[in-house]
Amino acid sequence: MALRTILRYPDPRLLQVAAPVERVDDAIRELIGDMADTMYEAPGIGLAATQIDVHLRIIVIDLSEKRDALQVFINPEIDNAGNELAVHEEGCLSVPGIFENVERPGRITVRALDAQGQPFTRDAEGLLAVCLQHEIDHLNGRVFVQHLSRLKQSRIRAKLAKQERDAA
Ligand code: GNR
Ligand code: NI
Repeated sequence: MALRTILRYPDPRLLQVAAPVERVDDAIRELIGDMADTMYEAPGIGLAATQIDVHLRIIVIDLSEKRDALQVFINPEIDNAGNELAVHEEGCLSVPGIFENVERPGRITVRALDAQGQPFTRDAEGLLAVCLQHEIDHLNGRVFVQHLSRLKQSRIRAKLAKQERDAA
């Protein structure tokens, strides 16, 4: 297990579309372990492989208070999205310090493979629905700020650039 470096917006590698996992083997499980370590250390409630510059369709999520309920989604697909939209404030480990409201379907059904390669489906609402859509966006090369107005996006890029300058 190892910590990996999280890419920061607007790194162009965050725009890559991830490829499906063809076989869930020990190398994939080791990668999942690294993703979980990196998510817990950050700390965050989810992480997509894209964020650590691995362009495979893998997500880890843990919404539990005790940080002991890891959920793994390999090759996730949104099977069904409800018509009702919900607004939730989002943040992203790749966009540190920025929190903005995003509107998305409030209920979804996701189909995926688990860490054993077994298919399963999960109905999600609330924070799990938000997080799954946020992570699946990453796998498709999309960062949550891309849901915001162009003006907000340019303000966010300016703020992040200033953060980097002040940190240097
Ligand atoms: O840690 C995270 N918190 C969060 C809060 C609201 C909506 C989405 C998220 S996901 C984020 C971790 C992350 O960047 N995942 O890609
Ligand atoms: Ni994110």
